[in-house]
Amino acid sequence: MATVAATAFQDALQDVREQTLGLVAPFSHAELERVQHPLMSPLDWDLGHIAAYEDLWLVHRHGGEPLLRGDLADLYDAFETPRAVRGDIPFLRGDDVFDYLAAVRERTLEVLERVGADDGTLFEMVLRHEAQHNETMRQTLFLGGLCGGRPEGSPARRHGDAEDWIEIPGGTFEMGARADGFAFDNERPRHAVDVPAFAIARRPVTNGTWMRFVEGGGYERREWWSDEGWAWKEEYDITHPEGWTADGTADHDDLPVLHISWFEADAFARSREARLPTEAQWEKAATRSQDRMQDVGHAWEWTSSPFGGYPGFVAHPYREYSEVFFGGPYRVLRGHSWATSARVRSTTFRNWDLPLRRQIFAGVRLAKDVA
Ligand code: AVJ
Ligand code: FE
Repeated sequence: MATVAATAFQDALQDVREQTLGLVAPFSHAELERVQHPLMSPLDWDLGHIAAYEDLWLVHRHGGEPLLRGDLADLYDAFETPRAVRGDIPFLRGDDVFDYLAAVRERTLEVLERVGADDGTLFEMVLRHEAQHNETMRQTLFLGGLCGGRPEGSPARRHGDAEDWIEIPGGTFEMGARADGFAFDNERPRHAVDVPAFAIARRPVTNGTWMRFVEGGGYERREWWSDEGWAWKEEYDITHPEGWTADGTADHDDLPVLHISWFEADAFARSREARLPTEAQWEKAATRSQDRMQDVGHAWEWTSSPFGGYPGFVAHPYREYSEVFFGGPYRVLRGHSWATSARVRSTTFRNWDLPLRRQIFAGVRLAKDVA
């Protein structure tokens, strides 16, 4: 691949850092240090992890220099130190974590000047890593009830989601990212997939429609739920999406519903005698040129597909990004949310999480078979 000019990355690195710092600017050291929610890392951990990741990949691996803080490597490694224990460890706090971010960035810019960016893969990966953590941090803000965890401003008027289907004719399409340019390993190799004719909803399900599902016994009708979904709902006494008020109401009827689990999405689809799209169906619909899906980009969209590798998958550049999650209970989400950085958005991007998770900015778009 061609060499990418170093200057192309200076601005981009600066940009994503401004996003990161802007996100945490409203909060005190104490708020950043605290566990906001048992599912999530303290925000200070995310900040230190962003710096450690950049130091590892750009300064150490790419630039050949020793780590700035090798003593912190395990503590900021997502696998060595899982989220559940991150509240109790000596991650950098207060000014120290901001100093660490700045010190690593200085080293990165020196490396960029000294050895360049090669084909840009590692720089792009590190940029997108920070951008992805910005969305994770917004999930933490959402669960902690802090500003930055919800879309801001008054939403544009939407059309609602009166069932309006797009019929997609059967036939093969090329699924996955092209061989050139940056993509995550799980988006490759691009390969032909035969997708029989199906229909997909023009718009995602809205809060207003979800409200009618709730009122129509959506969380009480056993026949709409999978065994696992029902057990989860009963155990946690789930009666509406995460973040609705205690009496179970949502703002913004016309906006796509957010913070539902895969189990809820699946139950809703059954209540409509529909189902979730497979990720191949979603991507085929998203990449065609006519009769496009609408309102992609407010909520991630759950698909029925388990997370796995495409035929011929090769882990690159690090196994822990995707491969370690293949074949597990994870389900794929497609599209992007209001909180996703433009740099990360694409029609081939694959997100994933456990079917019970609701911290993601996730909703649902229905699909069904056509006769
Ligand atoms: C692609 C969002 C599932 O948060 O686990 C961040 C992104 N990987 N640091 C995650 C990621 C390593 C990843 N997701
Ligand atoms: Fe990470």
